Amino acid sequence: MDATWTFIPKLILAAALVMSSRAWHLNVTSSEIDVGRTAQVSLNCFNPYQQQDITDLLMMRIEKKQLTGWSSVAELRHGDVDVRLTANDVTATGNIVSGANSFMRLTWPLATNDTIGLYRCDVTFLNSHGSVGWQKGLPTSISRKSDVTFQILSEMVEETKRQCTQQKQDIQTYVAAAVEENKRHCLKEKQDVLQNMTAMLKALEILETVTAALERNQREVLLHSQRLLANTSASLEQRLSDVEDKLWIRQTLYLAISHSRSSNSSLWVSLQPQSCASVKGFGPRPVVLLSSGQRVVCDTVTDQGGWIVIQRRVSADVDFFRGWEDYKNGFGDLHGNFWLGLEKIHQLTSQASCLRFKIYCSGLHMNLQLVLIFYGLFSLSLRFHHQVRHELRFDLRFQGKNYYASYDKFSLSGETDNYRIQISGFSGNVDDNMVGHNGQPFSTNDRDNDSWEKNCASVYHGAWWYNNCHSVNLNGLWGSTGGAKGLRWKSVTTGSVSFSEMKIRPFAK
Ligand SMILES: [Ca+2]
Repeated sequence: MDATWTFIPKLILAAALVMSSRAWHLNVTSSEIDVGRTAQVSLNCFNPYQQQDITDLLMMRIEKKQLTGWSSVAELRHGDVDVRLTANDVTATGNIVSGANSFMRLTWPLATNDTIGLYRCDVTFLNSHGSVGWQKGLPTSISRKSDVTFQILSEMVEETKRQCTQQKQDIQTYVAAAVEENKRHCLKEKQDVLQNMTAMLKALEILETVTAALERNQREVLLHSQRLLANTSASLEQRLSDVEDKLWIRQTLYLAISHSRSSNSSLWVSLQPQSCASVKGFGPRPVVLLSSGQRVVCDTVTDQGGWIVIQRRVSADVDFFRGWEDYKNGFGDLHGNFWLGLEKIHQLTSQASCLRFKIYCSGLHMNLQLVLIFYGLFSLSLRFHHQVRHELRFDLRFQGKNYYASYDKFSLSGETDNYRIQISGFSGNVDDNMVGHNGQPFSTNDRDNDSWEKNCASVYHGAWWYNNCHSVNLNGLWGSTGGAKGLRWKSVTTGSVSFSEMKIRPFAK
């Protein structure tokens, strides 16, 4: 067996024996230091027990506990003169002598932060058996002196902790109380809202009741108003009817009395609707709206009035040289120069008039009371159709003198017959110059219905019932003095009349 293999177990055994011993001490002069203030801080490694079984010291070492383990800061080996240092700001002395008298001292002239730490003494030696031993002392610490400030700070930290804890408790208590208070408040609010809602609902119910009552009242008022209006309307209509009846009675009485004076006929007729015959007291030429809807000018003066004027020329303000449509429908100004219109004249003279008959016993001269009694008891409204005979009259003025021509029978056919004229029963202070026009259709500058090879209307600047042209040309050129283009009545004029009116009325003779 190799000598090395026999030596190692012996060395381990010896080391085990000496490791447990505490022969070597490491004393410190100041175990608590002020950094930068405490001076002469020393660590002294020595063997107070003077252990005999050490023949030679091989190495002494002072170690410091680091995070990675123990680390040498000073080391003295057998034969060294000076201590080997790794620590800073320290001085060291030591002496390895025979046996256990060896020592090593490490001194900080002034304590530094590096001074603070945990140290131990570590010794390697040979014993009397020639074995290598290893001993280490108990660790010795150098620590910072207790700092008053630190204590104060610690106390302050503790106090702060206590205060924080107290405040935390206070806050928790406050928050819990606030939550409770908030809950109570919310509950109260909720109750108040519910109460308000209940009150509002009650108010709404009352409002609905009031509204319904108002609506009911409004309906009743409206109904009452409607009834009142209906009653008033009926009353007014009745009164209007009464007035109409009274007016009708007055007219009837007037005509009856007139008629009874001139004739003993037992039957007479009064016209409805009203024509110009019933228009009196509105001036000589009132413009009226007949019940037929036609607006006409009445002549209430000439030959006892009752005329509907169908043509008037008083100035050059209106051009009469026009075509068929204008003469058919009418043109001009009812208050000045105008042509009423062939269609309207046709309608007026040929419409199926609605007549109301009032039958009275006659042959006797009845007084007013008797007529009223008969009216009340026997008034009969009979309606039937009747072709009303009309008369036609011309009124002219030439060189300051008035002329007229009247035909007690006049009719005008419809458009399909080109408004052919039929007249008879002449009277007047002029010659019957319309005789040559009797039975002729109407012609205009755009509708030639005459008997001439040319167009009389175009040549003579007019529109008339032309035959082989004319003896009368009252729609001719205003003011014309030659060429028969003027407003002519052959037996009177040498140029144009300065006034012309044509008028019709129901024949009542
Ligand atoms: Ca012709």
